[in-house]
Amino acid sequence: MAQEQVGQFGINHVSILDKDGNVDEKLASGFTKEQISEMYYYLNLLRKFDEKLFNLQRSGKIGTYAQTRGQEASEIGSGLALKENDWFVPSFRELGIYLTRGTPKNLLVQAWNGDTRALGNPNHTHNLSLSIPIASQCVHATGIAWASKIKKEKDVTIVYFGEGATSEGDFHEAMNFAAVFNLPIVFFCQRNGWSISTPTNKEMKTETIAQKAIAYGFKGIQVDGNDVLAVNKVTSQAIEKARSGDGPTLIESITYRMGDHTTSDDSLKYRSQEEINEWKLKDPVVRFEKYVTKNNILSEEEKNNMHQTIEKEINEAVEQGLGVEKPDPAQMFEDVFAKMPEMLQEQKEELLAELEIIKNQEEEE
Ligand SMILES: Cc1ncc(C[n+]2csc(CCOP(=O)(O)OP(=O)(O)O)c2C)c(N)n1
Repeated sequence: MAQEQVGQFGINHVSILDKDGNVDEKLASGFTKEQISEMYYYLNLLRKFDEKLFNLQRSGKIGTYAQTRGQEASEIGSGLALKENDWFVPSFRELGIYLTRGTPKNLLVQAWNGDTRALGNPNHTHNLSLSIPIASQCVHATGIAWASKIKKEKDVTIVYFGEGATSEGDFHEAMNFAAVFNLPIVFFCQRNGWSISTPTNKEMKTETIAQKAIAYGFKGIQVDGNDVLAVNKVTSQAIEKARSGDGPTLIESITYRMGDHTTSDDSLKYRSQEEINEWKLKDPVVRFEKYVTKNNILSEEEKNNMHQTIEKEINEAVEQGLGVEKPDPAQMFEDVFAKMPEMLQEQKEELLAELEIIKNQEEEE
């Protein structure tokens, strides 16, 4: 029996900035002060905006909310690597990418208040709205990337998902299709430790998620997802590779969901406070603060000005976002199909009939 090795594969892990704010000088020197300043603004904006939305839910002003806390570097680092015409296909925990895409913050408040009009904004056609069915957005993203290729457009698609999505068929179908058609797409997995109450080691047997790309014939890479510099570098390279016609990349961004799964969850029922405390030491926002302060990249005045701007912008967004007139509930049936299928039409009519009954009852009381 003859045996020869027919393939050899490996996965690289990239990091630039450690938890104490120290950097690999050679890798960090490629970032301009303007870029660092932009990262600082968005990291802090995301942290504060996320806290505000969480508090709005707690005080009964908006509905269920999925926190981003802990995943700021993963989102801001990758979001800032995109060009305006690139396609952003989110799951439901990507508040940060909407911010880097310039989505008006009042619309984000409105969206998390259950108003489907908000993210259907015609000015933001290259940003899709939230996707709740896990992994379904991966196939949509692959379709978008295929369309860009057929139309010979230079836009790249980036699709976000958690590690839980990698257990779904949609993820694998999308990966295979993207590889076979050599599509301009980046698969961005936010490996945040938990899929609701399922830990990663119960989700899969593989050591990395990045290695799943090898099975389909393209590159997978792992990055410290709490290191905004590394995430930005790795994503920029993957995006430009896709843009130049060299096909897909899978990025495994290792981070941690510091909050509960959503405001309907209590994560201390399935994970320990010690585990959360351990990850607090690797906090992406604190780490970046240490880096810019240690290296005098931003002055105290520059940082304070940014914090004041952030507070003002968030307050204005909340006031505007909560101030809009409530949408017609029938609105949620729109913009799903070009021609509404009969089944959906029936559901719409059923809902409207029920709302009418409730309204009449309220009037009688
Ligand atoms: C197809 C499908 N199955 C189950 C659910 C219920 N569900 C909502 S979020 C979630 C976990 C998702 O975990 P992951 O993909 O890792 O993303 P994360 O929440 O960690 O960001 C599940 C199972 C769903 N929304 N869609």
